[in-house]
Amino acid sequence: MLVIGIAGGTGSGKTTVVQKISEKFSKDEVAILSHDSYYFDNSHLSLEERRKKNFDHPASIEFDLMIEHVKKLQKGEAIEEPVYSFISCTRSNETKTVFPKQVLIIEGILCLTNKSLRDLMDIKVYVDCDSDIRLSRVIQRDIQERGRDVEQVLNRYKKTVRPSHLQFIEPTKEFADIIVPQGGKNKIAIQILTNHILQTLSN
Ligand code: UZR
Ligand code: MG
Repeated sequence: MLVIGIAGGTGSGKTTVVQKISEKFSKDEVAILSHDSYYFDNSHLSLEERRKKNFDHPASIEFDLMIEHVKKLQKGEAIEEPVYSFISCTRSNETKTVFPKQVLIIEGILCLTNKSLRDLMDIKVYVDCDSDIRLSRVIQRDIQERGRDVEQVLNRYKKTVRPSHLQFIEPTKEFADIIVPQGGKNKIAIQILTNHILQTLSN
């Protein structure tokens, strides 16, 4: 199994890059695991307390479970991916079965911060994007999809998102084999990655 890790700041276009790559393949060939699914369950806290958490800190992700799942997939076993809600900041009782495929794409802001997870990756990608573009995307997305208003998004950005990006996420660029500027719009980078996967699949 070829394991590709795709990191980058929030709103950098990671999900779009993953979508653009995976649409070139059939569902039987590529599995996707987002580390957004592996946020710790915070249901023991009140909604107010949950919303105050720093979700841009490596400690907010259950990396041990994620690593266990990647190792299982590598052994050819199916796994039960947690289902996490960004609205309630909790995990659902349900899970999603992910079957092993020839290619596994791991996506998430912090996915290159953990050495054990990095060591399981064959290719490491960092999607790079200016912070003003990322912030404008995050404002739109968090209001439309994650139940927030402008003030909440900006407060969170100042308090946790920006400092954690600079402290934990941006420095993982140095682990990347490939840095992709302009995210989903970068047709050449997507083509290069797609060709590499095709080459691996044909071997
Ligand atoms: P992407 N995040 C939430 O907003 N709520 C949660 O319960 C868990 C995570 C956010 C997190 C991070 N912080 O910046 C973003 N904030 O999800 C990462 N604010 O997601 O890679 O899709 O942008
Ligand atoms: Mg995303």
